[in-house]
Amino acid sequence: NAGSKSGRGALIVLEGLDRSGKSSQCARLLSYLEGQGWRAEGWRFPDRGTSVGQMISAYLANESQLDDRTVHLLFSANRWEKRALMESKLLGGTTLIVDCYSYSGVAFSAAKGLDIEWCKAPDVGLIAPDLVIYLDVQPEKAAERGGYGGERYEKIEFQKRVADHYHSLSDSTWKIVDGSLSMETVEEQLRELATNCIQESQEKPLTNLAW
Ligand code: Z5A
Ligand code: MG
Repeated sequence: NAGSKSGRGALIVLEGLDRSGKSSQCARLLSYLEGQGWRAEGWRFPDRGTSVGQMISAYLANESQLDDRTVHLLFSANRWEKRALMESKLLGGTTLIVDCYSYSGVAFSAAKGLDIEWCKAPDVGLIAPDLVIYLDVQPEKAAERGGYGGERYEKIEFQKRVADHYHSLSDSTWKIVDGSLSMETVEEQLRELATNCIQESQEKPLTNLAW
C-alpha cells in the first residue's frame, strides 16, 4: 500500500439525489479503506442523533411542520455542532466519508424556492471537503429503486429541481460519477478517487468552505 499514513485525514463527501446510492457506497468505501489500513470513519448528515437532528428527523418524516428557512438553518446548525469534532478527527489522521453535506443543504432548500446565496451563507466557515463525489442518477431511474415516497422530499419533480441546483454548485473538488452503473462499477471508481484524495490531502492544510 503506497504512501505514508502519518498526515491528516481527508474529508470526502458523497452527494446525490435520494436513492442515488450514497449510503451503500459510503459503507462499501469505508470497509475498503479500513481494509487497506487507512484510519477512516463514516459520518452522515443530517446526524439524527443530536437534539437538532431529532427536530430535522421529525420534519423529514412529516411529523412536524417547520418554516423553510428555519429548517434550512437547523440542517446547517447540525453540521456546525459537529465541526469541532470533525476538525480534530481530520487533524488526528482519520479520514471521514460523509453521506451528504452542505451541497445537499443548499440544493434542497434552493429547490423550495429560497434564494441560493441566502442558502449558502450559514455554511461559510465549515470545513471544506477535499473531494465531493456526486453520484449522478436521473430522478426517474432513482425512483425505480424502491422505498421512494415515504419522506417529505421523495417526489420526482422536486428531485429534478434539486439536481439542477447540485450541478450549479460543482467546483474543482467535484468528481461526477455515473451512479446508474452497477454497484460494483461505481464502487471501483470511488476506491480510486478516494485513495488518490487521501494521499494528496495528507500534507495539505484544512480549509474552510467559502463557496
Ligand atoms: N437534506 C437537506 O434537505 N438538507 C441538508 O442539509 C441535508 C440533507 C444534509 C435526508 O435523507 C434528506 O435530507 C435528504 C436530503 C435532505 N432527502 N432526500 N431526498 P436521508 O439521508 O435519510 O436520505 P438519502 O440518503 O438522501 O436517501 P437514501 O434514500 O438514503 O438514498 P441513498 O443513500 O442515496 O441510496 P442507498 O440507500 O444507498 O440506495 C438506495 C437503493 O438503491 C437501495 O435499495 C440500493 O440497494 C439501491 N442501489 C444503490 N446503488 C445502486 C446501483 N448502482 N444500482 C442499482 N441499485 C442501486
Ligand atoms: Mg442514504
